[in-house]
Amino acid sequence: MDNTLSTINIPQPTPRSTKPEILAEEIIERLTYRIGKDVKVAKPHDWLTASILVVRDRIIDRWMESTRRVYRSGDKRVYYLSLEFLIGRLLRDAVSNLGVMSELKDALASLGVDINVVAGLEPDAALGNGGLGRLAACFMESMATVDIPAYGYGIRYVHGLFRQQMAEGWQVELPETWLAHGNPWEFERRESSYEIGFGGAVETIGGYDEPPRYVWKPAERVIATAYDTPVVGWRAQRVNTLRLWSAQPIDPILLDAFNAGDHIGALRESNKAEALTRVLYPADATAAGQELRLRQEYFFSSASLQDILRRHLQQYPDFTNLPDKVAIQLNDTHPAVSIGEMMRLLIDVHGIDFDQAWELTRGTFSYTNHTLLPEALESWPVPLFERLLPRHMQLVYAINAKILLEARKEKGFSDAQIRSISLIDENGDRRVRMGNLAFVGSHSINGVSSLHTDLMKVTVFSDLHTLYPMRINNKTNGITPRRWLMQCNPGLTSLIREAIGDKFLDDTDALQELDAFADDPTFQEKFADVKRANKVQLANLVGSRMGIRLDASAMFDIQIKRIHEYKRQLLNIIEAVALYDQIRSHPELEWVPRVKLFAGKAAPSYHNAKLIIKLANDVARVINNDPAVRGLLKVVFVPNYNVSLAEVMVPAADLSEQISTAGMEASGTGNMKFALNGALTIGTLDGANVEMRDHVGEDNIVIFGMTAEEVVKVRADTYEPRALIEQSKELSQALDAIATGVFSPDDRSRFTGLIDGIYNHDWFMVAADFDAYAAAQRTVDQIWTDPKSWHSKTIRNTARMGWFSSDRTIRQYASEIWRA
Ligand code: GPQ
Repeated sequence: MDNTLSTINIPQPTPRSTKPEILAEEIIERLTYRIGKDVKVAKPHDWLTASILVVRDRIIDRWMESTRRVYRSGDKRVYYLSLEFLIGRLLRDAVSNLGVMSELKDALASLGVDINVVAGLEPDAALGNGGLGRLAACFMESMATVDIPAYGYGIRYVHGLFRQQMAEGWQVELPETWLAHGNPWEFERRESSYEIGFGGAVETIGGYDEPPRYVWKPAERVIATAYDTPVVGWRAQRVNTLRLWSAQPIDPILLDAFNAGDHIGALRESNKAEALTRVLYPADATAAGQELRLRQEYFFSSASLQDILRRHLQQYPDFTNLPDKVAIQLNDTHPAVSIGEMMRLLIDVHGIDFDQAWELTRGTFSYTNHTLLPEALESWPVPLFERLLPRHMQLVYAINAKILLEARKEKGFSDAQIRSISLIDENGDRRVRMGNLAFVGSHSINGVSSLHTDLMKVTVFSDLHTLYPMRINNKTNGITPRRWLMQCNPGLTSLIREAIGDKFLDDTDALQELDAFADDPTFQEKFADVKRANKVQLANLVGSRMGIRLDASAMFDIQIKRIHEYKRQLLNIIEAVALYDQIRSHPELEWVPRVKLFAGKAAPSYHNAKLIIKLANDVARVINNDPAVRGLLKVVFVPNYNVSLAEVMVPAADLSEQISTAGMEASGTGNMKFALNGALTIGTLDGANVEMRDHVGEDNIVIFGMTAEEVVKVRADTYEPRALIEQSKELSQALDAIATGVFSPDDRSRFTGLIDGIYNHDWFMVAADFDAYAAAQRTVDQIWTDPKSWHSKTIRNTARMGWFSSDRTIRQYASEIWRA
């Protein structure tokens, strides 16, 4: 047991000054001695690196203090295991949470450098696909803010999510190179390295007069090395660690082979190891299925668990108190193999018996489910799993035997129920079900919105829920108000401070006090001014990047998120086409000027999603260039959506599109960002939209379409989209125009298949919800034409969204799941 840290009084460096003069001096110092550049020749990137290094030093003292504090207190540590952390840029976040924004701005200004230019050069760390990865990033910031000792564990991908370019309206994927200029935020920890094995066989030792022991002899091994990034909480009360693993070969080069002239073979091992952590899989809410993906999952799970157990033994004599001192949260099933790895480490490496190991494992793990989509439920072919992880396969069978016996004997489960809870899917090729493994190995399973949690209980996990009725619980998602209000919308933040003071900066519930200003004409005007300024900023971005002019007095109607059929960007585009028809047929009516903005990436192998991007661009070209529209409608697809682009688009939205087929979006978090920043939502009763309606009030949100229950019922009752389409003139005209090539004269049948899908099966209920959606859009127009009413609703959105802070979500996880 190593208690040195808690007993010896180590002298501490004096905390560093944050005076602008001192910051400026240090920036010059870093530029000279760390980067090796004279001020005169320093490039903008050098200023960025120097600034980060200076800010980083202000974080380190508190970081170490936070680490020491948990050793001293013996508090429980929380570990958030996630294959994705969509963190975006860190400088503004760190500086703002440290409270030195104006000091750094002045320091750089005194050196003739604009802080906005420098901060804008920071690469956008996109180690994630979408909502699940961004949630992990918000949670990291909130855990530091609410003072929970926490570590995020993930992979240090060399290439994060691809860069999206448009080639004649088609998505083209280019590699993203966020590490090209180095990463001044991270610390490589060579001392925190672990061996990770793959393949090979399991040897049995003993078993004659004592219980057998099993030893896994992997055929391949790689080294996992840690890279740590500090995560600063609001007001820097606590700094936690994001620990990302990078794979290295055991032998960087096989010298014998190299000297014998086999230059390629000499590097084979090295290349293979490095391939493990080279790229993030770009599929969102779809199981990736390739062997390399399972390798990534096991690699980071094993490294993280070895690290967690080592840290535990550094402080405590054994593992009997593991569930009291360690909470491990699985972010979806991607790290679910950790359940098997924990069992292996406890049993094979630390000599604990199976039953006790199982108790400790279940006491420690909890699992968050983020989707009900069947294509996202991970499962691995038994032969692959067995070949790559033979010991884990044995353990999966042993766990399965225990669970199934219990279900049969104690609960009298039927054959059908047994089949559904089994860790092995026997329908067709046998597969290991990661969702079931995560469920049985955890003491808590949570959904991410109230509706999603309710549906989990009656769909994917219904039989497991019958077996363990106390385990499923809800933790509605949240967003960090630091990044998604204070940093991305400084104008609105100042206005709110002026009106209600600073309390909301520490407690977003205090935003409620804004309610009193919702109908105040002076406040409304100021609120509208802020929105307008944000719209001008977005218009400038679109103007300079795309050469499209936007009028900031038009309604900015925005849908930004991954492109997915269930999210129904197609419904939005079809409505744009219908509106285009209406504007041309009825020039005498008073149309509300609108800009429909889209952004988002499609998985490279998702054919229809890529076609939807092309359709948006084709429709945009025709509508934007038609003089008959008189500028009343514009359609814009902004390329390369990422966190930084969201930070500009969210504050500029008048209308937020949250229009997924009910029952399919687990929660959504973009919906929360828009509403907090004073947009009106048009949305279905899906995911967290339902709870948003409850909070902002049904007068302040525009809800349309079928409920989740109705969707299930209509699908079961032989839904006939064709008949429905024929009844709706607006819809059938819009669909015909798209299908017959009005927007794709160069290839008239480009979208025929896409539209046929709506006629023939329409799984996502575009036709069924179209009329309700179009009507809801006209309701939105009505509200817009009465600015007083519009402003009063949007102000009420900002006022009533405080509950959706991720600080609240994290407090709920802490008290109800982690008991930390
Ligand atoms: N989500 Cl399973 C992802 O972003 N990626 C995934 O692979 C899965 C889920 C999202 C989900 O679609 C949203 O509804 C949630 O708001 C988000 O996770 C966070 O829970």
